[in-house]
Amino acid sequence: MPFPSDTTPDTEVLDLIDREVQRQVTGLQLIASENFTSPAVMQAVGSALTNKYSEGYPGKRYYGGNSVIDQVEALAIDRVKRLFGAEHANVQPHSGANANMCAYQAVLQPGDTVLGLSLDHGGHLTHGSPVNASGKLYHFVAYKVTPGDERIDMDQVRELALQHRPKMIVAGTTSYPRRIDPAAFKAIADEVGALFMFDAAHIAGLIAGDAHPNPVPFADIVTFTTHKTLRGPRGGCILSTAQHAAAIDKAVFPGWQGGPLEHVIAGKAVAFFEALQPSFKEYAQQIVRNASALAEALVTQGFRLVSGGTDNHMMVVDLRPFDGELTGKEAQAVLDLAGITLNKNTIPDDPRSPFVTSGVRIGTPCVTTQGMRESQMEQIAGLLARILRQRNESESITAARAEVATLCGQFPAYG
Ligand code: DSN
Repeated sequence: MPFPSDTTPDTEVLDLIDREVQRQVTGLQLIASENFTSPAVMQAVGSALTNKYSEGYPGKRYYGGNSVIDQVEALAIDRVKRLFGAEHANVQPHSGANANMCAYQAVLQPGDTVLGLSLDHGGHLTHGSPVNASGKLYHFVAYKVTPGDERIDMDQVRELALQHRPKMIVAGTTSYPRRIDPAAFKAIADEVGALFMFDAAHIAGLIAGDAHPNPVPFADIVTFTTHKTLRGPRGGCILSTAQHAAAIDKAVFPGWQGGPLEHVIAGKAVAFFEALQPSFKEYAQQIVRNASALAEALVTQGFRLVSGGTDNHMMVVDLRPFDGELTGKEAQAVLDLAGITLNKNTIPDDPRSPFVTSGVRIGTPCVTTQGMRESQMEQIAGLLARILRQRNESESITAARAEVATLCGQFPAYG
């Protein structure tokens, strides 16, 4: 029987996909948590594996017909364990948020005390925000960055750990531009007898490419998303020591999720294969070099960077010294008009609300995938400064839009 769309193509959705691809490839994508995934990953995600139900795990499924699916999932597990040197991997979490909630359920009881980085200092909603289930189910105590150098205050982490005796300490961030030392967190966790979890969502690709320290040898559990610096499909993953393997698997299914998305798991397997190639190291290291070059050029243009710079793939820009009137919200909107996509972001102790903000977050994973290098970062910093200075001049925005399209045309995301 033919599918209805064989004879009547769904032009509405096809057009929208086309328009979104155009937006992505003709503009500068500077959202630190995004990337251009490979055609091979997209082929896997768009495959007939989406048709299969496979609750359970390889060799232990609740439905028949999973002999091939078992091999797909086992391949993804094997590759990601090799990539990070982990004893156990669960590749089923649909997202990073799910991965974190599953990890908590595996080792915590409701009400247990956990330390996590405050959301407004660079942590994630699932690190105990009161509006998130993590903050409702568990007793999170927040540590912060220092007011001086705006880096994670390890003295405060230790003091809070000694005071609250948490069951677990969570490291990891969503808007923090500096290197995180897993050994320092592990030492504090050991001192107070806490478990140690590292949320590597943002930096998983940097770790895979040896551009940042690997938390796996130090942490009981490492969670991450597969679509940020790791450049895979949208999804999550949990690594753990063998000791927590059974509890993690049980927390993912049947604890939090039902049928796994095996087409996405196939995409993850492809992304892990790509990250295992020597060329991925060069990619990860260029992401960091580009971020560093962009940070330096932005400072030259008069912006203040939270913590003074970056060690990873992102920077958080405090817009106030550049222009006291300019909010993150307005900067995001005006840059959007010029084809530059980034997100407004709070700065530590931001006097403005999270919907307005005094900052923006900028990342280099996408432009690095496109092949841009340090000299393009200087050009991008110049564009950002010019657009924001001349934000009320429509001809200037139009000219910048054309310049952005020309630059992106020289570095096509999909050759
Ligand atoms: N939305 C992700 C980010 O942009 O960092 C975090 O979940």
